[in-house]
Amino acid sequence: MTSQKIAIMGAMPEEIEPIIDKLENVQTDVYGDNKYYEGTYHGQEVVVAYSKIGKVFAALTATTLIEKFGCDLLLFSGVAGAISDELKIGDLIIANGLCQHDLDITAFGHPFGYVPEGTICIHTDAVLRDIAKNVAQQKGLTIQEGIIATGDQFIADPERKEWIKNTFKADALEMEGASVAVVCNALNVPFFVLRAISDSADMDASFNFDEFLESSAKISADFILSMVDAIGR
Ligand code: 4EH
Repeated sequence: MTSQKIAIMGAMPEEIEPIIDKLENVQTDVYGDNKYYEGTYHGQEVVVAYSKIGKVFAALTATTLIEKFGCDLLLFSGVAGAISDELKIGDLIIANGLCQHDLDITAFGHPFGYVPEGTICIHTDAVLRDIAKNVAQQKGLTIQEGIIATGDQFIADPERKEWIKNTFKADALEMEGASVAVVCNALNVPFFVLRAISDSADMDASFNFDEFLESSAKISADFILSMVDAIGR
């Protein structure tokens, strides 16, 4: 593989701090109100940033990483709320596809999550998913693959969670992935979304989230760094 510049993004500072801590030759740059960390990891060029929470901020950061910093591959690392009963706190899920659960023009007869010239689900890069599965195997970790639903809402409600599960066949939910997918898909940049579970999007979600954000974010970040090593080879 020719030398590539890898974008690594999260939404919250906690999601990228374990990555920033391990970079070499770090230089920072501010653009559009976000801080970008340019550096290397085991010699591989990377640019790391957190976007702030939600779809709009995430789209801005993904676009900046690609258009301003010249990244040709994007890896998202962070935490998510579990939908699937198979996913417990600390478990990893890789997105096969991502959809926007809060996108609704059903008044015009369209399905939830769909707008004209778009698709309900955007798939992540199959090569990057295979690399992730190899890394998981090497580390002796089990990693699930499934649909991740994104929306500008922190879900702490069993009814809304059930609706997202039934409508999108989603396994986990968060607030940024699908917007990053829209950007990378439009700009033809291979991308990958990894999340470690911090809560189950239920009554206890905000409580669990506060307790497990840091530890789950680190599980995801450590995995992403192993993927950088695997991509660099
Ligand atoms: O970036 C947002 C963070 C929650 S909002 C989406 N992230 C975490 C994933 C996530 C999530 N998203 C929707 C984990 N659990 C989720 C859930 N619903 N149940 C936030 C958190 N803390 C402070 C401020 N905002």
